[in-house]
Amino acid sequence: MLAYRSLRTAIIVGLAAGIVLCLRITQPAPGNAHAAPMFNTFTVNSLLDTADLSLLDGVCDVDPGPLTTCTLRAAIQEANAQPGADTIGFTIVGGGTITLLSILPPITDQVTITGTTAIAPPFQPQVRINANDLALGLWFSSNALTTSSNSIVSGLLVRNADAGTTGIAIRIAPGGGVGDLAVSNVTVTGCWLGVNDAGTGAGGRRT
Ligand SMILES: [Ca+2]
Ligand SMILES: [Ca+2]
Repeated sequence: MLAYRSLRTAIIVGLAAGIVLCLRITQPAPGNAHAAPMFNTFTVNSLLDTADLSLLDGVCDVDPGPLTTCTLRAAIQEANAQPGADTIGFTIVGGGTITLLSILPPITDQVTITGTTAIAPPFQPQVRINANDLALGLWFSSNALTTSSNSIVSGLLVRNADAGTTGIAIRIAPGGGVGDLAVSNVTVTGCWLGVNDAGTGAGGRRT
């Protein structure tokens, strides 16, 4: 039986109505060609939603000038492009909100995304993703060559995923679609999904 071996903490599918479902799914996983060790750390230092300039350089940077400006979108692009498991972190002083301009690219390679949380209760995430009425926030998927199975995401708030009827704050591909092969063993922990910044109510426009 392909039942889940354990249900622990926090996969959260945040519907627009603010429904928050927390669990960790661990299930029999297909082989992952990109297990540890980690190879790259991409550190997001911008709240913009701009694409990476070049996926050939292994550097998360959207700025053509001397500055290095790394957005979440660019970090995902680079983590996908670089072989092996990578880490995405954040150095956004005081936190802030990333408002998506379009759906983020699907995460197709193993990655650990580590958000930041306040040090005092209620330990709310300091980096927030406003899905901006798009259907998805983060999207773990696979392609013919790589998979985001065994990824981890922690310490993020994702809200306002809303495609008109429903939305998914963090989607873990169940498979069955062309180019959207199933992933497994993705851990979502310490994330607030589908709620407002304070965690006091729904984070979408429909409720
Ligand atoms: Ca680059
Ligand atoms: Ca990678």
